[in-house]
Amino acid sequence: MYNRRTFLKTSLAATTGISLQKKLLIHSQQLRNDKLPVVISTWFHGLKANEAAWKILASGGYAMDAVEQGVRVSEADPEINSVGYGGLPDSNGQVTLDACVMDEKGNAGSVVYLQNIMHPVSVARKVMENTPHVILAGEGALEFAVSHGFKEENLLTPESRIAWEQWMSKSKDDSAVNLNHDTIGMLALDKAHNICGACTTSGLAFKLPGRVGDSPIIGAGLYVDNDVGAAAATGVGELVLKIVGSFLIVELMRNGWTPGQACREAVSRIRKKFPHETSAQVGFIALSNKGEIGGYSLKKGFNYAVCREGKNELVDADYLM
Ligand code: SD4
Repeated sequence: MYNRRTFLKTSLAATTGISLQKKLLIHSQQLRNDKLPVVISTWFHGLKANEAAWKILASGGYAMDAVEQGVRVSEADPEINSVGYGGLPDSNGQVTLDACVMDEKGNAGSVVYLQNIMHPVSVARKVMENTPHVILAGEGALEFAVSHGFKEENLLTPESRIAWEQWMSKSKDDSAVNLNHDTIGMLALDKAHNICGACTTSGLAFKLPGRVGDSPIIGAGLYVDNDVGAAAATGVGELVLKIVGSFLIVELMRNGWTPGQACREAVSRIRKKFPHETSAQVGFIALSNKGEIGGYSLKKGFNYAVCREGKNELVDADYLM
């Protein structure tokens, strides 16, 4: 029988249930907000890039603006020889750039084999926002960039030219392509719980003309899924491409792995499938939508920069070999 007493009991239970649920929700949001915002990026020069990103994140700005502005710092730095201006050229002496971005809604934009444009990441963002496409390549990407007001300029610095000439005059040893590992991948989680990512590179030094690596390929060099988290890669792109590294890491996180465990598994898979690749380096970073971070590499020497609560620190990644 449903009388007044049962009604009171039921509605009391319902109210208590709702307020308990509300409390739990507020608590979990507080837990998450304590860790927000956060930005993580690859390598030592990620520290400088994080500073630019942090300015935007700390004032409540959007993660996409943060990652774009962050990696632009590395793109413009002539001393970083595998990103943007000052990047080492291909075997013909041409600097060719790859970059991509991905936002919290799953939108993505990318440019591959782009020449003479200092900020490929910003062109990639324009591809995402102003076209129905995901990837623009080579001449088409350049035309698109110029039509959107990007300036054409020579990106080969005197130092990079000398490095290329030295490589030409020596044995043109293939192992030279393994020399530079400074691609910047950056992942940010903003105060509004949006995760966005960016990745930008000049690729492997003295690569074959026309070669495109993992960095601008959605799922390989970068992947973002706001329901789970994000990942980015650096190192020998051919190995990352063959395991679709960043997508793999996000899917492992979806299944409950921590960012660190997921990065380790991706690296282990490379090792297992390509055991003869003993000189190659690959590193991954990952960020969950709760603000947890992780990184892992094949070999010793990979590090990544983490900025949260205004503290910007370099972390030495654990490694497999
Ligand atoms: C590539 N992953 O083109 C890039 C290279 C890199 O630091 O990370 N360099 O394969």
